[in-house]
Amino acid sequence: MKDILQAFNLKQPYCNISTGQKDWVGTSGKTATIHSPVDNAVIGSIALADVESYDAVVAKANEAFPIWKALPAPQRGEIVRQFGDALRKEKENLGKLVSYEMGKSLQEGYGEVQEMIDICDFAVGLSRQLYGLQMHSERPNHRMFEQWHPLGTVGIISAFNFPVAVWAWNAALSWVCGNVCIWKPSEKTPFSALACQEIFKTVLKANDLPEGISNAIIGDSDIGRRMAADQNIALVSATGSTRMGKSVAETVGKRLGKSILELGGNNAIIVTEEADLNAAVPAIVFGAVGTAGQRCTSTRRLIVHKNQYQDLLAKLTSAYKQLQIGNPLDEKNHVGPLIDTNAVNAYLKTIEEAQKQGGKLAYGNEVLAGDAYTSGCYVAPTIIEANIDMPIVKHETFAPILYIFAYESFEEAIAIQNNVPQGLSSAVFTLNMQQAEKFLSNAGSDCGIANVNIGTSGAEIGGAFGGEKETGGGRESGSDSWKAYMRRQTCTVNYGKDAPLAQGIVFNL
Ligand code: UN1
Repeated sequence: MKDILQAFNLKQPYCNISTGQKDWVGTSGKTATIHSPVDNAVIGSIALADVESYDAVVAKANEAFPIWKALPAPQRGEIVRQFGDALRKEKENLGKLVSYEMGKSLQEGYGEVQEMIDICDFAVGLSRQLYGLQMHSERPNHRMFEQWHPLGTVGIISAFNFPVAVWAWNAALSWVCGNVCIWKPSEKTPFSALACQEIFKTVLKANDLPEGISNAIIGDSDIGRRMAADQNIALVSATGSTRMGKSVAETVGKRLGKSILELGGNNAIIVTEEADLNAAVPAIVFGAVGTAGQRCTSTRRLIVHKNQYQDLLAKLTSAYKQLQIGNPLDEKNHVGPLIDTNAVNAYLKTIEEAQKQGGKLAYGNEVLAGDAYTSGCYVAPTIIEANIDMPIVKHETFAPILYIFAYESFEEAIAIQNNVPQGLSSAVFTLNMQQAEKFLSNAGSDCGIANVNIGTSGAEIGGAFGGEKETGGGRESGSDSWKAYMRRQTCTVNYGKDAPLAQGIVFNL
């Protein structure tokens, strides 16, 4: 890993403001030591930002904004294209670093970098498509239209589970829209974030553009709170827990700033009597155990028709037995560690509580021990037979725990699916077209993402990503999500000789 850190120019301890380097990264002089959940080895120490250095970074970003926004959008797109190309070259190193620092499987680490590359491609095209509409004016010789302008400095708060991709969804769109960015990555995965910054800095330097277009602040939640309260930050895009999102929404709302919130999920898959179980089983297993159950889109609940229940449970249990758990950099392993021992404790507590509430353990409930698991963060993916009266099934625990329920009518299945506070992702497995369409209708799933014969996780970047209810209502990534990163201006031009008023009002002098 040392080679990779060196390849990204990440010296130890990374970034020291007293030596005057890297003024796009805030630091207080305090450092934190980052351990990998893979083997508990020290990856490095990292300088933490304090509030003064936060202010210095904001000033740097604000300075860069007029230069960046003055470039035509397609030229900004060209810079993002170069970033995408640089990521293609760095995919292997960056994917490995993400996998080692966060603990997700190497394939998923590469997958994350691929998502970054894809969103860059998307943003390059978008840079020529920031369209406004034109309307017919009610007045003669008048033209009315709308156009979109950059917002200013965008704050991006991202979570440990996607150390790089979620930032890229926000940053690539922000940049082509003409904004500059300040990124507060999770303090659990700072090196992946700083590697991304280094890659983008190289592109900026080659194009003689100011570094302040892209900034990073590594620090605790005080920095996030400061960002939310700061009038300088036109938009705060925050990914993380519902608790964090509520606090960001309240603080940003008080100053009438803009926010995009991508918060907790409690995603379900409905498996009907007419589902093809051969297609359903791999999707369920990947959804539930992929990223060790630490995606906001992870499958947490399985709602199964009573006639399929025993068969599916047996198939799942046998699939779980075949899962290889271990070092995520070893490609034979499907499941890596949880992020830290706090997450392991949350896993154990949740299973214990679920059993107290009447859940029946069908598989798992084990912290793995032995030479391959020295970090103490590896757990067995777990299946619990549950019922809808158990309060715990309404909570999101970031761990590979799957609750399974039996249902009788399809309406009941939809009601169970919707009966949680979160509303991110959902799926139905069925070959019955009426059920599939019902699930997608307004009497169906209440989530931001609704899939048919596809699992809940692994959304493509081309669609708008986000969810309803306690998931926060924000949309990121594809479709027209870009509109949240710009301000809309409605313009009316009078090219006649008279000055008629709207609504037919006559105002003669
Ligand atoms: C997240 O977990 O915050 O749909 C994002 C997915 C990924 C993104 C997840 N493309 O699973």
